[in-house]
Amino acid sequence: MTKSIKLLLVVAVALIDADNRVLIAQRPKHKQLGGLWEFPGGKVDPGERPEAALIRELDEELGITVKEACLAPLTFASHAYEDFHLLMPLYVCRRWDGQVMPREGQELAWVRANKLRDYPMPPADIPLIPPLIELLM
Ligand code: 9L3
Ligand code: MG
Repeated sequence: MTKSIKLLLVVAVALIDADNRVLIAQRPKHKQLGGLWEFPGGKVDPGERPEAALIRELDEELGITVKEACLAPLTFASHAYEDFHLLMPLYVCRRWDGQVMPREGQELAWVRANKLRDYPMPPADIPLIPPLIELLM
């Protein structure tokens, strides 16, 4: 018998600036995985399309407006947590409207792909780094 698991769908993005740096955000200290750096994003709500969820999260967390056509799929993470399994598509985005602001008080950093490993990340995010390095080198 296969053990039944809870599948959690979370969408994330690598925002890339004109200088080819990638945005990462530090999770608030009080949250699960607090203090770790992650690619911005969040949970897909029931009945919500993944791209719509990401556009919503980018507005809520960073105050930017992103068009769906500016989201390109790059890779995905599949990671077993203790109590759920995380499936997390990573999109790449180079165009948005507005200025990136930490709307939830989070620290933000623009980082070269080959320096991402200097920032402690949740285990699910780490395998997303090599495809980004590949894309941006
Ligand atoms: N998560 C991991 N890496 C990411 C994101 C955006 C989210 N880049 C994980 C952390 C939580 C879960 O997904 O276990 C849901 O995220 P949140 O709603 O707590 O931000
Ligand atoms: Mg989030």
